[in-house]
Amino acid sequence: MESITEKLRNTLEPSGFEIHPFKVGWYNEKVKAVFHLSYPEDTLAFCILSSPSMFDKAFLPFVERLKCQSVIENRDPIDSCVAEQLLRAKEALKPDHEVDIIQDFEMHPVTRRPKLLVQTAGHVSGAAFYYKRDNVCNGPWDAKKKIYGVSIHPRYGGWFAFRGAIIFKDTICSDLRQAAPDQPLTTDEDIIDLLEKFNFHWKDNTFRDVIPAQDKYSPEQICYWNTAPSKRFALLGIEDKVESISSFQDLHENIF
Ligand code: B12
Repeated sequence: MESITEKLRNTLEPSGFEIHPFKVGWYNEKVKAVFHLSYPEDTLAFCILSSPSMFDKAFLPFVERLKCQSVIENRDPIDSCVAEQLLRAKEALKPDHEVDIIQDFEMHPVTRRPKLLVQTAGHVSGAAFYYKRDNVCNGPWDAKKKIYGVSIHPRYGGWFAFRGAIIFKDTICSDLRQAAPDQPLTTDEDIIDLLEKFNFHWKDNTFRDVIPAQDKYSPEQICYWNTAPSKRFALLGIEDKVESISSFQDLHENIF
């Protein structure tokens, strides 16, 4: 277990990612059966998230490498960049471990259900507290209104994104101890304020600032995220290399 953690840290942390271990059973305990991950409950997994520094440490160098290619895959370069990093981690673990990787945007083909609920994975791994309407005693919202939950990282507030999970299908970790996530907001007032900002004003990014953050997205990074996905290749100066420009298939247009 220590050697796995070390290998993953050495591969992913220098690129601006964080890794947080959890047991598949902790995740399955929380989500409805349709979202269960089909592995034994003591299977080791890691929740992966990107900190603000991922943009400079991994993404911009990735774009520089794209500029040297003659053809570029027509998908969001961020997704390609993260996929490459996770694949690098997978390779570093060979031949000792076979892992499955699930990225945040992956959906089951027929149902279009997300393969992994990353906020729940983030919470059970202790990475970031997942605030939902049931954390509030007396919410102002109509019972029928869907209020989306949002996770807050102890050091980055809302200035981060979940990128998925790495599942060690051959590794049982019965002894892993669960770490509760830091709970930076505790009063109904603060949690209601967060959920209001995330649900109704997410474009202004104020939900990300509900606690002081150690690091945030740079203006350059914010500009990238504010650019429509179809215009991002042009922003990066690589639009002439894209296979064919059509709209992205992902449910999300703008995961950041
Ligand atoms: C579909 C989706 C959307 C949809 C619907 C939103 C939704 N939450 O359903 C739309 C397109 C509207 C959307 C929008 C946005 N999204 Co969105 N979205 C997703 C996505 C892909 C899946 C969410 C989903 O379908 N959940 C299904 C429902 C049923 O899950 P749930 O409500 O969490 O319910 C489960 C838990 O409650 C759990 N549970 C039950 N009891 C308990 C108890 C405990 C203690 C715990 C921990 C769990 C738990 O069980 C339930 C399931 O059975 C996730 C990524 C992912 N793979 O998870 C990103 C994600 C939620 N989105 C994200 C963001 C940032 C956004 C946007 C700001 C857009 C953007 N710029 O990316 C907007 C903001 C929302 C808004 N105001 O519109 C981030 C949130 C990051 C964070 N800090 O939390 C995520 C996590 C993506 C990421 N890669 O980081 N999104």
